[in-house]
Amino acid sequence: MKTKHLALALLALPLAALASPALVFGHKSPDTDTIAGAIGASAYYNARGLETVPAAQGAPNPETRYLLRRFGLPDPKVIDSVGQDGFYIVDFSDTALAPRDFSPKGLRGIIDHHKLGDATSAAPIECVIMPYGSACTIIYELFTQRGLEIRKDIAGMLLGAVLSDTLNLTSETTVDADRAAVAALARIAGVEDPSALFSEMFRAKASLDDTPANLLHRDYKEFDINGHQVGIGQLDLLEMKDFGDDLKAKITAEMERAVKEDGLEVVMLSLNSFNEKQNALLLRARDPRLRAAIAAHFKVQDDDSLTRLEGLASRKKHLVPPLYDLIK
Ligand SMILES: [Mn+2]
Repeated sequence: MKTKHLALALLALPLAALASPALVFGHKSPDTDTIAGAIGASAYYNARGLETVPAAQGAPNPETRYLLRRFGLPDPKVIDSVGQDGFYIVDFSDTALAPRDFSPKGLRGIIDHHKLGDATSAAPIECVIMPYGSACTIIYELFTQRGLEIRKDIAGMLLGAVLSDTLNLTSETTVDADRAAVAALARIAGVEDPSALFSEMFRAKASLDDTPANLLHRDYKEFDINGHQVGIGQLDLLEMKDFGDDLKAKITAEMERAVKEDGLEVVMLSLNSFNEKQNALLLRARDPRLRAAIAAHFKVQDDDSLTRLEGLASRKKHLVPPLYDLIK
């Protein structure tokens, strides 16, 4: 008898009560702006009485994980579908960056700071796209425009995202709105020194607590240059001094091994230090004359002391092109 009553009661529930909250999520390969954006936008929609839940198309990266732990927020749930009950997108508007089952029918809103993509909707939606340095700056403004309070933990997460996407307000994309958002969010989150928070985020992202092989391959590409295989890794550092002699010895040993055993003619590791805006290179080559020629061009010392080159070096722009002349 009891089961029968329960079944009747369930049938009587209005359909809306059975619907799950709408998902709010950012782009594929989520970065900090995309995950903080999903969390912040979901909080903003919920503060207006909507029912949403933040989600992400992948696990948070080390920088994002650092911020989630620091401000005591749970990881958003990982999804590979837009779900059944409508969805909001943040930090993108290109369907190539959405789950495969993206459909205009489910799209309810967009908050973004990129060029307008190809996403479209079946019904009118909320859409806010601004040319700011971070999607989270827009979310800060949306809260403010409606006079809605931003929770302390949410403010911390949004702050971290604006710092991340604007490289501590130094990127070319940074605008006054980003600077204003950082000042206001830091006050709400109780963060006295946003630059110190940025350094901690950077250290989490650029953690050197890994094996020499993983560090060499963290951001690594192989090129065929005039028939010779060349491997070039890039490693971001907060400061050059983070890369100590002990680590240098271990990584050069790994590079030596790669030249001897992996069929590579040349292996390079490019170190970019963010605070000093400097680059240094480590170099190994099978042929000593080739090593000498490349070393002379990039001013790499024979003893592996880290030669400081002016400014940050891009693999594509500064490192690869001269190799076509040097490697014959
Ligand atoms: Mn972004």
